[in-house]
Amino acid sequence: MFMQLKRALLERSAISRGSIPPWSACGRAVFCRFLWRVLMFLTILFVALQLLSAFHQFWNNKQTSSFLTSDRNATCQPKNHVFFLKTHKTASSTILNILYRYGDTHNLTFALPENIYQFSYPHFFMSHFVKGMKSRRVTEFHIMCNHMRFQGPEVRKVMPLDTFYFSILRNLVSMMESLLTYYKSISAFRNFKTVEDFLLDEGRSYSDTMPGNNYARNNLTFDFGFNNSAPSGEAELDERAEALISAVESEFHLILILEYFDESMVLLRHALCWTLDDVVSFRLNSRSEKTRKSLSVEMTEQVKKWSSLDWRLYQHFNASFWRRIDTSLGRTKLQEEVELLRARRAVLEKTCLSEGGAVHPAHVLDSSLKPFQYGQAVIQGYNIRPGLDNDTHRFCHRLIMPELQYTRALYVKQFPDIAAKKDEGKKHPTPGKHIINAKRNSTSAPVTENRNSTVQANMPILAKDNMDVKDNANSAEAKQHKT
Ligand SMILES: *[C@@H]1O[C@H](CO)[C@@H](O)[C@H](O)[C@H]1NC(C)=O
Ligand SMILES: *[C@@H]1O[C@H](CO)[C@@H](O)[C@H](O)[C@H]1NC(C)=O
Ligand SMILES: *[C@@H]1O[C@H](CO)[C@@H](O)[C@H](O)[C@H]1NC(C)=O
Ligand SMILES: *[C@@H]1O[C@H](CO)[C@@H](O)[C@H](O)[C@H]1NC(C)=O
Ligand SMILES: *[C@@H]1O[C@H](CO)[C@@H](O)[C@H](O)[C@H]1NC(C)=O
Ligand SMILES: *[C@@H]1O[C@H](CO)[C@@H](O)[C@H](O)[C@H]1NC(C)=O
Ligand SMILES: *[C@@H]1O[C@H](CO)[C@@H](O)[C@H](O)[C@H]1NC(C)=O
Ligand SMILES: CC(=O)N[C@H]1CO[C@H](CO)[C@@H](O)[C@@H]1O
Repeated sequence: MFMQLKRALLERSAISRGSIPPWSACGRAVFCRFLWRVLMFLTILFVALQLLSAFHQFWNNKQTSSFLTSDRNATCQPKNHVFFLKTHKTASSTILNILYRYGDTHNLTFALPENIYQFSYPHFFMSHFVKGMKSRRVTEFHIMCNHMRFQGPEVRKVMPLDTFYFSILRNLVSMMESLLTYYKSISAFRNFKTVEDFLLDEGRSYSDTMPGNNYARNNLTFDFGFNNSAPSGEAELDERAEALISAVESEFHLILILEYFDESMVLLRHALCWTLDDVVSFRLNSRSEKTRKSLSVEMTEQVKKWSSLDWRLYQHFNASFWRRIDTSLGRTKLQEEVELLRARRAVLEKTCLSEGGAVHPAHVLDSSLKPFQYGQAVIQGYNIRPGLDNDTHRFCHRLIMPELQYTRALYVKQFPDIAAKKDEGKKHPTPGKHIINAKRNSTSAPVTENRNSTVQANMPILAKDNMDVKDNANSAEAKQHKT
């Protein structure tokens, strides 16, 4: 055997030296036999590895706690490479939680922003915004989901070829309502008391070039990386809407619709081959009912005119959303699964939450679970029920962890040394550490800590980004579909 190998190697080197032309090599039985053996060996190794990984997966599935349901579909492979374009005010914080939990429990790697919370929005995304990309510290990214202005070629530099791309859209009308409640600071809105006044003005006092204003119209179009200025006429609208829609269709595998949130989660679960528990969620970053406004019927027409590109985008993908349901699951199966999802959510609310639902942030006892507050609206939070067993506690804790704290925790998990360095010299524990050392015994949550939690104190970056941290999953429509 050894001699053969030596001889074969000698012949190889002879080939590379050029003394024997390569095409004549296989004329020599010894070399061919050697090649054959190498091939056989590789094949056996490959099969063995496959078997091993299948067994490993089977074992892992068996190991999941009895509290967690396992409805893993044996006919498909769960997708682990996922890109989510987090659009504004579209319950995307809730979807972020779903992705964070999945990646966290499966120990997947996140493409996190260098500055922790978002990818330098509103600039176009660049691959070097991803932590660990330039330094090549991370070799494989599984999930990317933080705020960005989409730029396909740059995203594809980061994410593997087989990545599943998805995003979510929302009906403009409810979006506009929430926009005006929050963003009085955008100069376009400053002179108007109500949305109605603003819309009736039909943009006469609006200029695209005023700072901040460029986000006030066709915002989704902007997030997808397109020019969001108003088209000057019907023809230009047609042309630009068509270009936008076909680009989104070719770059994304699935576009969800906020107004059909639970239906969206069912569709997502099937597309990703994930379990029901993977996509169940509580609403995060939701406003209390008090701070919502609603638009009159006539005004909705104005909104559609104002953001005509976004409106075209929404209509197109709302239609294709339902077409996809009709051609895949069918509406009956969809409805069944939506009921399952809602029932599961209700069970989890009972299991996980002290009050069975969201509470005012002042009543969130564990300061590490207080959601970040911005603007006039009140962002609600949750309390974990005390006395849960460890697995259940961990599951519940992940479900209710606010976006910023979870982002920070993942950052700490992925880059422990960097996080430790950044924290050096700080007296207070960081939110990340809070979470990592999360109290098993919830009754001993730090109730005495002052309301200005360390979460906010240690997040100076928020001063700049705060406009992006809040989504509203609480629209009238979304609510309808939840109850
Ligand atoms: C498993 O997935 C296949 C393909 O998505 C689907 O046709 C089938 O209905 C699924 N089975 C279950 C039990 O979910
Ligand atoms: C993830 O990592 C933790 C800690 O290293 C480990 O205990 C756990 O089993 C891992 N989970 C999976 C699904 O690999
Ligand atoms: C966006 O489109 C408008 C109208 O077509 C045009 O005037 C403007 O220059 C474009 N902006 C960019 C950044 O391409
Ligand atoms: C979205 O699609 C559904 C189902 O076809 C339809 O009932 C609904 O009116 C559509 N919404 C909008 C705003 O077009
Ligand atoms: C639950 O967690 C606590 C604290 O981490 C630990 O001391 C205890 O052993 C755990 N219990 C079980 C059953 O794993
Ligand atoms: C949880 O904390 C409370 C209050 O600090 C304490 O009375 C109780 O014994 C603790 N329970 C466990 C299981 O450690
Ligand atoms: C919270 O912070 C604000 C502003 O930083 C300050 O005015 C207020 O006194 C603080 N409240 C407490 C309870 O520390
Ligand atoms: C309609 C809408 O949600 N607009 C958003 C567009 O992007 C800006 C920039 O972050 C947000 O502040 C707006 O809320």
